[in-house]
Amino acid sequence: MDAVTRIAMDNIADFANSKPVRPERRLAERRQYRTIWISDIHLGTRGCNADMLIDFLDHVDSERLYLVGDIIDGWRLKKKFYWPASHNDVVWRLLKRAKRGTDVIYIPGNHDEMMRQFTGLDFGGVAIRRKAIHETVDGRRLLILHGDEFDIITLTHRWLAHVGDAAYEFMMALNRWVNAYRRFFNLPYWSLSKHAKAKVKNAVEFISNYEEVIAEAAGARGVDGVVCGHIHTAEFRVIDGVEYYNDGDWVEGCTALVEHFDGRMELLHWADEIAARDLSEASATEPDEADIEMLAA
Ligand SMILES: [Mn+2]
Repeated sequence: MDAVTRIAMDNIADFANSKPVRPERRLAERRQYRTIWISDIHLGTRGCNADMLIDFLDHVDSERLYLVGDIIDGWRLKKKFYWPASHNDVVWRLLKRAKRGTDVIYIPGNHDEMMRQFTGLDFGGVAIRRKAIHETVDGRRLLILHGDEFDIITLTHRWLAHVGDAAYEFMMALNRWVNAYRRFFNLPYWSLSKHAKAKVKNAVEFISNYEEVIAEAAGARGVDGVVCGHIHTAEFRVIDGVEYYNDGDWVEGCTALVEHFDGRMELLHWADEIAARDLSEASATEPDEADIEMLAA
């Protein structure tokens, strides 16, 4: 371990005791889950939807939290340092919940592969693991891994992965413009690349191929299912009797996978939740007919 890393690790406890720029909302209002899985946050990039993730973290709590990789984007940070206060606030919230007693398991991905050297270590209440087995409350065993291990492009053509990365970066920039425009006209968040991906035949094939390969590998290991991230496509499918879950990402889809206390699994689409909340708040402030009648009388 080098000196810089040691200093960083020593400071983690102090960091959780510091104050975030954006204060947390009250704990009592939070929805409770047995388990939460999130991945592909890509802190350190402009594409990261830190604001939406902060909103999510302030509304939910769980006994256990899995960080399923690509939490920090080391590839991008190496090229250009980008770290706004909101990204610090995400890290603060994650460490804070570990400190409050949530079981936090961090499985680094390919974009934060520099964290893989700490596999087996626990710091700041966060356990760093290469993969994990999660047992649901009704006894199903799920293999948890980031998933780049099964992505043939990142495995065999590292340079191509970087080209894909540049194209992806461009797409994300376009996504930000589209959504800045939509915000201006009070339209809800809309994922450009999510819609583009569904239209491109190759992308569709790549995704279903990836899902099948991972499910098959999990089945061969004798587990009931697999939870991964990596391809930024939230999904739940049963493939040859193996449950395949992908928790999505916080760049495009803004999704999380949760396990309820009865073992039921659910994909939360947080942009939709925010839109629904905004709508109900808007209708709550609009006077209904009875109020109007009272005013008239
Ligand atoms: Mn990845």
